[in-house]
Amino acid sequence: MTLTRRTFLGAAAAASCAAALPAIAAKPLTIGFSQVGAESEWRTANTASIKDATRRAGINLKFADAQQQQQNQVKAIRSFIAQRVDIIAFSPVVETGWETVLREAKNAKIPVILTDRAVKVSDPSLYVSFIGSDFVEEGRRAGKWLLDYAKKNGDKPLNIVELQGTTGAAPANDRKKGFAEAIASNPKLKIIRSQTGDFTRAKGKEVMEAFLKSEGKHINVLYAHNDDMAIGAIQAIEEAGLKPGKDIVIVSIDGVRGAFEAMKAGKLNVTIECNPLLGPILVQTAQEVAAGKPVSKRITVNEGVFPAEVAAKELPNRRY
Ligand code: GZL
Repeated sequence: MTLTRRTFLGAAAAASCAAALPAIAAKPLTIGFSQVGAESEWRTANTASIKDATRRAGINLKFADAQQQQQNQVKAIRSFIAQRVDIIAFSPVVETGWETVLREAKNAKIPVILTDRAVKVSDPSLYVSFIGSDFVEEGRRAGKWLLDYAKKNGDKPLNIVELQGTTGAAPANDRKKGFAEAIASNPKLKIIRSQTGDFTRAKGKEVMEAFLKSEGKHINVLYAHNDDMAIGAIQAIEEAGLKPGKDIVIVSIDGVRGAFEAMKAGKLNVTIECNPLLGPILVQTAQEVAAGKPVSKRITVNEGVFPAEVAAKELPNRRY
């Protein structure tokens, strides 16, 4: 900005009065953020983290909620390009279908940061960094917990029903892959039904009702790709006169408050943490990109595994 003043006033004049001029704060960064939607407790915490971190950093945030529709995200990204934001960030609802709009952003010289979920593109230069969890590892951790549970409980055959996340979403694809990989070592663990519950409580309940109708007493385990679907399924299991967490063991992912409360009530057996608090690392990465500094292509977050035994102790410490 000083340069602009120098240019405007002429170098000599600027030099003599520069000291008298108030320092002009650099123009605040403007980030256009396209969010998946508001489908789960996890998403609510993720949105809050991004809004809080950008506000604290004095960043001008343009926020768009896509209501879990890819075309709404494409529209939002195009609008951010037209508004000439400094940086575009988004959590892609599904993995594919982004080449065209990301190339438009690249041609407009607007850097793109992915948060939470990844994209499948032929040209990795279409985004500068992907900040998010390793969903395959989360699926493996869920599978390893169940292998351990089977071993401790007489290694009986276990029929598993699976509530998948949104069709085509990276966390759905990868959590399915990681879980199947982990349980493959024990042939007595069998997935007998698998269907999407779209990461929501309502759909999770609806699909679990269908599973119970068709498989009834054959179901020993529910593996849910997120806590919201597990919590919806818990309602269906209780309405069917069964005890969630006992008649049907429940393994879930996210680690939201609702899961800890369900574990404390004995209705959920374990939740695999998936950290939604990505706001601070997004802000730091965006500031580095804006300053022309190199950033890592892949930034992951630390996460744990929380079985029911630790739920009561952990609940007061939970930040989402
Ligand atoms: C995972 C995130 C998933 C959560 C769900 O990073 O994309 O989407 O597991 C959320 O709760 O809806």
